[in-house]
Amino acid sequence: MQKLLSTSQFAEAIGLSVSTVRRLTDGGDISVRRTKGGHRKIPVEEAIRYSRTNGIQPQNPKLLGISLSEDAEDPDSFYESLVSGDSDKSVAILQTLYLNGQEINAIFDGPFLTAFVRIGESFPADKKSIFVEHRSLIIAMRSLMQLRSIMPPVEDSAQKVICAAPAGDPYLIPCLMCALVCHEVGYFEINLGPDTPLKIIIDAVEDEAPSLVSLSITNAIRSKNQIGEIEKLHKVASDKNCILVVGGNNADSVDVPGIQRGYSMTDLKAIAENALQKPRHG
Ligand code: B12
Repeated sequence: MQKLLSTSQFAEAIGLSVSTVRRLTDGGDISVRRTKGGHRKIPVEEAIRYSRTNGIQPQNPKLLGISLSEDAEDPDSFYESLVSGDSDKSVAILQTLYLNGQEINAIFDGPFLTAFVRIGESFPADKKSIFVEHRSLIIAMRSLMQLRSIMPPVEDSAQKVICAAPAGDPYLIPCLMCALVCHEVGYFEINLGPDTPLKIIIDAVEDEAPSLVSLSITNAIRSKNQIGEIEKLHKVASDKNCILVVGGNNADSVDVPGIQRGYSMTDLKAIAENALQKPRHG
């Protein structure tokens, strides 16, 4: 259930006077729900959207269910929170960067990617590095899910995106990042996650009629059979006026003529925005 704030709770959370909040809601700067008795209620995501777009650091973030970190902008802080197992800090860093107005594609291509490249480089230095890698992955997943929970909802009429990684590719983070970036662009995201048989993705394109399919490729595609399946997915998607984009560490291993490729979340954002602008037929 969506958490709603009263006018005074919102004022206390953000650090504004109640009369200012009333003026902002009357002027349409903050969207509100009305109770049966006519009282204004503000969804938490709307409060977060308002502070993010206006560059206001909430005075009392706990009221919004978020936590902030003072050294979030330090480029090493996310890596350090992961390797030290400080999951609350990892959550707080992502939420702070988001509230500071950073685009989530830039957060993912920046401190997030850097942290995992560093974690990957230390493998397999010693037994502890595998422990740290596994623990960091779970902390990162929690941080991403909590970031997702404070993002504003998309419109009911939103176009769909399907995000996945193919069978044999176990990597969880890339698909979830793609889902969040597309959500930010305005898509209703369907994340099928890693290790998804391509046949399932083809069926999903037929049943769900998405505008975009984002396929993350971390493990190189070596089987001719899998290339054939991606070719089929590409054809089914094109016939349905849906864009297929492959991306990730080993996107170049997908040798399919005419396929769209990207190498970063910033690339994905641009492709997703383009696919949204396309008029839909059929
Ligand atoms: C976490 C991790 C694991 C975890 C995965 C857990 C899980 N279920 O997710 C575990 C421990 C299981 C694992 C296992 C292995 N791993 Co590993 N792993 C990693 C690590 C540290 C992070 C991967 C990750 O999640 N990255 C997070 C995101 C932020 O990065 P990203 O995926 O690159 O995504 C960015 C871009 O590629 C792009 N992008 C991603 N998807 C998409 C999609 C689209 C459409 C677009 C446009 C862009 C895009 O945007 C993102 C942000 O910039 C990487 C290190 C690294 N450099 O990535 C090694 C790494 C991928 N692993 C590696 C290896 C060798 C292995 C093992 C073989 C180790 C072993 N000997 O057992 C096994 C193989 C597992 C298997 N079954 O295939 C190598 C791969 C080398 C290669 N060239 O193929 C890496 C690169 C480490 C290294 N430096 O050697 N691993």
